[in-house]
Amino acid sequence: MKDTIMKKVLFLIAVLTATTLFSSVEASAAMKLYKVGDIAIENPWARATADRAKNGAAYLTIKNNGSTMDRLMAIQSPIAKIASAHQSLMQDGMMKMKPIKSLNVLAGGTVLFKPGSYHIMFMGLKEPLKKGASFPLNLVFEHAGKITVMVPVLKIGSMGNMHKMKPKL
Ligand SMILES: [Cu+2]
Repeated sequence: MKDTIMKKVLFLIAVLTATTLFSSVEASAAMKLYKVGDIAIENPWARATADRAKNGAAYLTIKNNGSTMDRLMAIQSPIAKIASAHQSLMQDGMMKMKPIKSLNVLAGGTVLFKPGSYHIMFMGLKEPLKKGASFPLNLVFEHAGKITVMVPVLKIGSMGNMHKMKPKL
């Protein structure tokens, strides 16, 4: 009886240790932070694409630590002909997406790019996005100016660190 309890305790310790290790790795991945002026870009990532895919998507978080609104004006990357901000939304029961010409980031505000919501859309990919690779992405803000971030490519269908984010509903 005692032996069984001991085994359970040991098992629990093993699980907790594994969980701690795992989350510290995740946390360091989430700590990737880039700054220009009052704008901070956190944790950029992209999804790997299928071999012949011409489109891809990347996600990140934009924070405005300043006291005035800023605006994301342009996005550019050498990996694709066109990079732009898109928004996914449900329309008549269908998931659709539309381009956003300029995106406001309120003073003290945060804009979360994540699957099913805001995303950075790449059209005319020069080559597929391969898991484990990374590529530069330039974001131009009206006030803060230009910032270049490195975007790691995660596996196809990855949801990034979604479990760390607040659920939308
Ligand atoms: Cu899109």
